[in-house]
Amino acid sequence: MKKVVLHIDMDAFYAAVEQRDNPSLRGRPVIVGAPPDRRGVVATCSYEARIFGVRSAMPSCEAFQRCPQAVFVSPDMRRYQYASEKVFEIFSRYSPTVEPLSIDEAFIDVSGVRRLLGSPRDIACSIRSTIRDELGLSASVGIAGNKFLAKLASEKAKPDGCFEMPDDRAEIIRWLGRLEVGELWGVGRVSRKTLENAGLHKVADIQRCDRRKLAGLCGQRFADHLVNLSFGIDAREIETVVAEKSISKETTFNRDVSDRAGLLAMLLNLCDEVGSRLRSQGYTAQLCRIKLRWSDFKTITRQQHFPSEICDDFSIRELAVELFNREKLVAPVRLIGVGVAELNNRHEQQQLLLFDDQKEEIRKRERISRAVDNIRAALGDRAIARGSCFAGQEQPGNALRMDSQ
Ligand code: TTP
Ligand code: MG
Repeated sequence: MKKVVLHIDMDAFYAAVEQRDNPSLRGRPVIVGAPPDRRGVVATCSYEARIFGVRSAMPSCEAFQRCPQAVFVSPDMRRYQYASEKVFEIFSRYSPTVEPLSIDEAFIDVSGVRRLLGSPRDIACSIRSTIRDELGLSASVGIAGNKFLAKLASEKAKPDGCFEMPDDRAEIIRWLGRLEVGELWGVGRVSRKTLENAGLHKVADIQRCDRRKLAGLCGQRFADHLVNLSFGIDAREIETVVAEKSISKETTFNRDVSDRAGLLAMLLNLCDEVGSRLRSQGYTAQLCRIKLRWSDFKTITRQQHFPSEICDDFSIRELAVELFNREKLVAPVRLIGVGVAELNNRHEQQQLLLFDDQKEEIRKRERISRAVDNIRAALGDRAIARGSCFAGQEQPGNALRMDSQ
């Protein structure tokens, strides 16, 4: 059976939610992020603002200079998270094999459902129109035989389109050859510079280059990875997480990070987001997991059970940090993630707690976590900032940390 992968990515996601919920913003340049008079960056912007060169992770003051007529809106993660859950619910109607990549994008393996649902293009059209009809949002879809090509295809489809990679291998290789090396999956700013300094600017240069020279430049493993991608070869499977009930959140850094303190700060943010989703969905969790992907793409996960079932941020933070501290940073980190699993409905938790003091402590932690949820619900997500210092993930607002309460 021929493998068919869809990569779906929502268009200007946060800005599109804002325009949907506030009709006066439709058709206008909308910038979601820090206000222009404050330090901070653009999370995203509507396509109307992109015409002026505004981009994600750009300082808001620069975005204002480029597009002074834009409407600046502070991020409201709760609404984006809610929209995201609805989007993923739609994906799950089409295939059991969905791999979430971020709040607004996923790979979907539709190889096994084609007979039921039609051609890949029919399936893609149906997903796009369902998202539009039910959620009032637009998505772009790439269709290909593997993840790497599907992701490139969806970029080509943007905004609000669908692009299917050609079937012919020679045509794919020609098509890939015209791309910049920086467009290959896994080539960040540093490796791009290394490749370009060696005269490798286009993917065609990688296709033609001496393999030994390439391995000397960036290591055998990465060289093999690049050569495979340059010919459109990518054997990664879709990593589905739907089979097991779990909640997780991960971040890929714009640049690989070696600084433990920075990683820890991001880990804590992710813990709070996971905790907040756990509570809003009415679950408790028994298992905590962390995930680290090194710069060479090797990925590790570590997990451990909580002492008892929990649904508060403190317990997730404690165990995630403990798991993290046990790991030596063997290489710079590309991606960090936190998850909880073995979920139960919250009301079943209470009977399982054995000791009164344990019960009391768990309840206290839960009360505080819920109080934080309420503050965020009442005053917006930025009332208690997650305090990240990474480009594109910076949240405006005053930092009021959980652990200082
Ligand atoms: P993207 O899918 O990268 O961007 P987008 O959906 O806004 O626009 P498009 O896909 O059409 O190019 O990211 C999804 C959301 O993640 C985005 O709406 C806001 C958030 N985000 C950040 O907060 N910081 C960033 O640096 C990026 C890239 C995204
Ligand atoms: Mg998007």
